Amino acid sequence: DEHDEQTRFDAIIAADQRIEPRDWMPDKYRSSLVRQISQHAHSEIIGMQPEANWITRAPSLKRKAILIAKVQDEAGHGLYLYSAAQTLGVTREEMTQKLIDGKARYSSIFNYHTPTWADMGAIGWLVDGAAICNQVPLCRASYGPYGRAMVRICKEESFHQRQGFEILYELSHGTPEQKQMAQDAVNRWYWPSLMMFGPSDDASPNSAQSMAWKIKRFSNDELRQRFVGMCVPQFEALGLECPDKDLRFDEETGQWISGEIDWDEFMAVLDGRGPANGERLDHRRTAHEDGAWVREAAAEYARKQRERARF
Ligand code: FAQ
Repeated sequence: DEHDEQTRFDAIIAADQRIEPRDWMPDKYRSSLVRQISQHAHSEIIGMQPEANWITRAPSLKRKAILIAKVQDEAGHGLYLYSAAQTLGVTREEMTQKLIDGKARYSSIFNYHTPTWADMGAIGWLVDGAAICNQVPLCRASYGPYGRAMVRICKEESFHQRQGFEILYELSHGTPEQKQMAQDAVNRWYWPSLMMFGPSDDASPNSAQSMAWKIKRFSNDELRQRFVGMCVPQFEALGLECPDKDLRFDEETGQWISGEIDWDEFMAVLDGRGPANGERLDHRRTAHEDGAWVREAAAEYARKQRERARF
């Protein structure tokens, strides 16, 4: 009965083993996973837009090829993650519909503009860097399909992070104008990348339960602080300045402590009032509508194949 199922579920979690799609799970565990995984998938799909903006204008053929590969990886991540969410009983159509109706969340970070080539460097270095820091612990998430998807995704994110760092390194060791362009891009993306980790722990309603279920392994603030500490020596290697003027090293804990995050800006972006929220959704909706004939053709092809197989 239900009680035995719950006991078995609790034992699997306590033993650090995995819950698989056919296993019994509490309804709230299921719905929280659908929430997090679908948001994550949407983030990857919407996240293609800021960088796709530069594919046609990449400064060389080599840079263009690399950028296309990166954006294609993001599409792949979105597809793995939609598949992982589907194992929990939601359909791809439901998730997509929620996204284009503006009823689903995706990461705040993708609601900012990319005015210069250096933004490609800043996204790779900071946004993929933050994503790795947040997602490596998710490789051990208690839900099997999610954890396994994360392993490959994190490997690809590592390549993305290095290509971003390399773009910035080249710019920051170029002409004074190029160096300034790199600094400006980093100034634009630094604070929003810290917001990717979510609200502070005292304002994070899902954290405690997600940690008890071993979906999350560390709190939002713990991961954010770890990321800040990782960035410090990398700023130095790049020869760029951290835009956080209050950043300080705490001798007692051996940690870098950042200045105050602008939570009003974060809430505004979550509320749909970020610099690019409207255009991101419009673009996604148009792409979905323009792709209708492809989906119809694929469905019709599949139907014909099934019919043929019957004879
Ligand atoms: N943006 O109670 P918590 C990428 C929402 S990386 C928007 O702390 P939780 C790679 C949160 O959903 C980006 N919403 O929630 C890439 C919740 O709302 P809800 C994607 C945010 O789940 C790189 C409410 O606030 N990565 O795509 C944000 O315990 C370059 C309260 O928050 C992931 O999704 C935010 N920043 O912790 C692609 C990682 N923060 O659902 C292209 C997986 C919070 O109750 C180019 N997700 N919210 O309506 C997670 O680790 C977690 O879900 C957190 C939030 C840490 C994001």
